[in-house]
Amino acid sequence: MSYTDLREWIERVDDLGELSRIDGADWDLEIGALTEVAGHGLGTSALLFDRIKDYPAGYRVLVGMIESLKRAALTTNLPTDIGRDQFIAAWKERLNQPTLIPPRYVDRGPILENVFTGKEIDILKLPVPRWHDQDGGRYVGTAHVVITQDPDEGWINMGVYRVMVHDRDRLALYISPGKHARIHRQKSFDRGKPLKVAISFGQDPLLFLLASRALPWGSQELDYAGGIKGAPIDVIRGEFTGLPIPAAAEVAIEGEVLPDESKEEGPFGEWTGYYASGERKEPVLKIQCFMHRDNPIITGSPPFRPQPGADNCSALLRAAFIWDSLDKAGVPDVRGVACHQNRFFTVVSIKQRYPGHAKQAAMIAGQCQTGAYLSRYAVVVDEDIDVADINDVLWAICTRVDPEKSIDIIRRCWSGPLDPIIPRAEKGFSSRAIIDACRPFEWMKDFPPVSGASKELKQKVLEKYAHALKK
Ligand SMILES: Cc1cc2nc3c(=O)[nH]c(=O)nc-3n(C[C@H](O)[C@H](O)[C@H](O)COP(=O)(O)O)c2cc1C
Ligand SMILES: [Mn+2]
Repeated sequence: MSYTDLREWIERVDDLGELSRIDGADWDLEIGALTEVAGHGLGTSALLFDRIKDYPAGYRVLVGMIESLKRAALTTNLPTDIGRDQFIAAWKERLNQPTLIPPRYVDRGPILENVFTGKEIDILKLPVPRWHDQDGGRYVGTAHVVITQDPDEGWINMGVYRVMVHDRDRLALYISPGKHARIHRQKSFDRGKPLKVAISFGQDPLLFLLASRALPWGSQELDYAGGIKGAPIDVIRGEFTGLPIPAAAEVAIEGEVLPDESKEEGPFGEWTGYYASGERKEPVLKIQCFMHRDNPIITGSPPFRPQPGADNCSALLRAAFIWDSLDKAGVPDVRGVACHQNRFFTVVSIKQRYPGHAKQAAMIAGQCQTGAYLSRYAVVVDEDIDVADINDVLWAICTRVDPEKSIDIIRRCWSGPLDPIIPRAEKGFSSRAIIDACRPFEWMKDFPPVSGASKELKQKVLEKYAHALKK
């Protein structure tokens, strides 16, 4: 049985032995710094901060929600003893034939325990962290869910777009060009109208997980979430916006993004490892209604410089989404997909079947909805290379690539202000490198054989001479 809300999720994670409770941390940089070091391998647990400096006990912050495979499995209704490859396979299957269950509208829910409007609104009643030392403000939205509706087509989107606090009832919502809510916003502004939004700042981690994935245009993340849980998500209808708000959310707001009022947003420590988008004017979000449960929990997932490895939950999900796109585009014999350095470096392995197979796989991996935005390298390797092992991939790049023949540059692709290599004035486009690191198809059979003892021989000598080998 899936858990019902964030609080039950926390209990389950505690039962798995993966919850650290931390009392007394400062919202100003300490929570952020501990989140950063914890993500660097000191531990794999989720961190639940309580008794935060300047705030009453019970007003909590939770970070590191889906940073372990066990927790990612728990969150997505899969067995918690699942392995890396099985996790990708299970998600690939789900995406291929998604079960969609629309949300259920209910009249009441824990989110309505405390409701504030007008002068009573004060978002800083919550222990909103300042995550990185050069951040331009306190970011309440880093593992939240932004809900908007397409003004023409009527469908409901959920996305994760960072939210900074300006003051007690005004927020900055930063949405990169091309993201679904950005298009909704443009459609509203083109009519001279504000964009209505509802945001939850603490909720079932599954909703955050899905809202941060590049589902196709028009797909309703809430319906996917219901499908994964096997039961509809309970939502209340927002009084000001009419938008669905998770009934068991910890904290939520309703408001409007204004077409005629803007204010500086950023800088913010971003996933690239830089404060690249700096400070810009962004439209102001005016809060009309602020709600929270008793003793609310803000969920957080502040970005930091990419970590080594292709095993974090976000990388595994990204791999499943890209693999699904390759399948849907009809690319045969894909053997593995791995994402390194977050969006920047995607590796696909194939069993080469025909001339151009590798290039086809690279183009789709690099340009499908999940792979297109702010990616940099798409690498295709033969099936003997372990895509998750960066040393194996580098070996293929170093030995099966003749740079002059094997690397292509694709220009004017989807990028944005977060791209560190694009000068501020030119933000928007960036190029891609496609690296065909497969043995050249034409003379594959004559390619030098790989050297090295067989697995069996290695095993045999290791056992036979174990007594003589110094540790
Ligand atoms: C922690 C986190 C923070 C994010 N912050 C932003 C952001 O500030 N702006 C943005 O446009 N996308 C941000 N994203 C990426 C989007 O959530 C992602 O592209 C998602 O697909 C957007 O939803 P959409 O496809 O419905 O537009 C963030 C993702 C994560 C996981
Ligand atoms: Mn979407």
